[in-house]
Amino acid sequence: YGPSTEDASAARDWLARRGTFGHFINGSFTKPGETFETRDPATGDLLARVTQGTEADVTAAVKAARRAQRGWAALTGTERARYLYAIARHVQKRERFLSVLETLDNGKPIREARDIDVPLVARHFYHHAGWAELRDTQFPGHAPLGVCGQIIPWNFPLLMLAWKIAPALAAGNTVVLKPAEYTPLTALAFAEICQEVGLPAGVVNIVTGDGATGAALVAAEVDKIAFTGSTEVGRGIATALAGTGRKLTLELGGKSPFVVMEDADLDAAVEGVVDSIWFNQGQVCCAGSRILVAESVAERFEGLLSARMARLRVGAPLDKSTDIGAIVDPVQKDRILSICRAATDAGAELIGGQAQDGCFIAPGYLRNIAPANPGMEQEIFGPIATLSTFRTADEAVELANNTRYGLAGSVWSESATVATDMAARIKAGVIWINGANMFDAAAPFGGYRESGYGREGGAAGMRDYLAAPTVKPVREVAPK
Ligand code: TXE
Repeated sequence: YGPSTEDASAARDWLARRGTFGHFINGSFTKPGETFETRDPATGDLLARVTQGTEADVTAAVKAARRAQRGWAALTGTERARYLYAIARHVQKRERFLSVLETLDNGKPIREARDIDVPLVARHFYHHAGWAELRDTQFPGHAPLGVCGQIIPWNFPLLMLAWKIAPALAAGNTVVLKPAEYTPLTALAFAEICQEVGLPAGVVNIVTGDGATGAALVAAEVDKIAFTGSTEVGRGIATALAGTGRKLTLELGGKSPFVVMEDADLDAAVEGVVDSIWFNQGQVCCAGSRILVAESVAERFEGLLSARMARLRVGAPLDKSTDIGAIVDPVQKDRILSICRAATDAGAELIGGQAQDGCFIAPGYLRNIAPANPGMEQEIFGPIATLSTFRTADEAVELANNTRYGLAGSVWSESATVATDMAARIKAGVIWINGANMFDAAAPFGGYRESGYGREGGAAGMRDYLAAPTVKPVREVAPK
């Protein structure tokens, strides 16, 4: 891949130039309406003003998507693939700009935005360019659903956009996407990329706004809603769509187990924790937030863990040596702290995890924590794990599955048999062995139970953007 053609100041220049944003509808930016602010959580600085989407805005976007859909679906797979390849390539060319913009808006360490988020975005579009070409051979007789409404969260703004838009377009759908109100900026930059590659007008529409805009999209004339966010909002969307016949996929919260077996490589497992709950400030739906460790090695493991935790650097997200950046917003910071308080009030001991000025929280973990403690049950969505022990594999399985969620899990063992046996007994959509938070566009991602349903990535993800009509001639028709 060629290098990025922009330097790090491009994001600030772009913000200074643009200032206030309208929506992206039918291939161009609308005039800004009533706006809200988006701020850098690390400094509190105003980054831009963004339009609060109204019902009329959503309707206009859905109409544009509807008008564009027939033409988009009529293209050959190869033609659609060309657009997806071009998008992937443009994301790579603008990788510095996009990583800095993501870090400014979200607070995540620049190292993560640059090395994980943005490369995965490009990978996702390349992968789905392949699916655009393969659709008809792999899913014969399948048709696109039509117009897809997509609502995404703020923890991986551009990556969640890619997870939603790439398969939808590959399948022949058009989309109206609503980014989260905390982090709308990379979606708007993505809209410019759509213009740069000459994507037909109306194929991708971006409407910014808060939950009310999201609710308007759920109520609009779309054929599918794809939602990633909180279990509570997901439940409301499922209720709103019940009986409408519209397709729905939900990717919701998690409280994923991170199981360290007696024979695990403990140093590797500690690095796994860093990549798991201390990645993206713990604002990761599939974070290994419940560490379960075999009692016989627990003391040694905890010693290594606390020493490693002490070396993590909390600080300015744009600094390349930062490990833990800013929490996305003061509201989320308060939410994390209040769950930690409830956990300690109920008897758990918090190691580290101090609140710092601004949107910063040091990494930490809760120990001596009972299974019914709120810190054990609720998704903290911050850099705070729980640490408990088990004696037998059966007990580990029981603890691992003692949750209303079922998104992910991680198992650490030097024995393939021990690891795969344990993995098979954990009820979760994705299980990593001797690893954590490894994502790939080809691997389906999604949950069980209150973590939602539907899959994103690979063939399973494509299937969720297609309909399988049965067409059977009443009598045989002779070929001409
Ligand atoms: O989520 P919301 P919030 C979890 C995590 C976090 C908690 C609250 O535990 O602390 O949720 O975060 C849009 N109809 N996750 O309040 O509200 C909203 O505008 C339609 C886990 O930010 O679910 C945004 O675009 N849409 C998660 C998106 O939903 C609505 C990631 C997510 O926001 C809406 C985020 C409505 N009624 C939070 N109300 C994950 N699975 O990764 C809000 N929205």
